[in-house]
Amino acid sequence: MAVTRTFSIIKPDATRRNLTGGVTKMLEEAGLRVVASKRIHLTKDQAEGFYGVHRERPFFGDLVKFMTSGPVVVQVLEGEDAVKRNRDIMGATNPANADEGTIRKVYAESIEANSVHGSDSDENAAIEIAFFFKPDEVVG
Ligand code: IDP
Ligand code: MG
Repeated sequence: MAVTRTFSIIKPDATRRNLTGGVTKMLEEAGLRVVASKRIHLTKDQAEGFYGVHRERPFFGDLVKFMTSGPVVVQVLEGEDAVKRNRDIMGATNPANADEGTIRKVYAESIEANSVHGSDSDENAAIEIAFFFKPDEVVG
């Protein structure tokens, strides 16, 4: 299995509850290495651009409001099959459907305030990493 990278966001519901360390510990224990990390407050433009694929969905406006409601921690994660490994430890979008031991099962508040984002493909991971990090900010 190849070592690859994925993009993660620790969302405002998690930073608000001081769970940056708790979430990161679960990512690391799942075999992912944090090779870039910064705490930022997303602008409305950034959130709309980042979630552009969901623009037509009914929850888009609320999602942008939520993602700009407080600080987030954007991260690049590295590991074997990183995209799938991260999606597995994240758990289902709706915490009510998330498996035991996943980040969303342990920490998420709701289908919207679900504590973490993770890229869904290698292609999107590359796009999302480039959205927030310059190449020299990622240190493997
Ligand atoms: P994912 O984060 O598991 O990949 P997506 O379908 O890509 O899920 O949705 C992006 C984000 O939009 C979710 O993580 C969640 O914060 C929010 N979201 C998704 N579906 C709903 C919904 O039905 N109601 C409210 N928010 C939603
Ligand atoms: Mg998604």
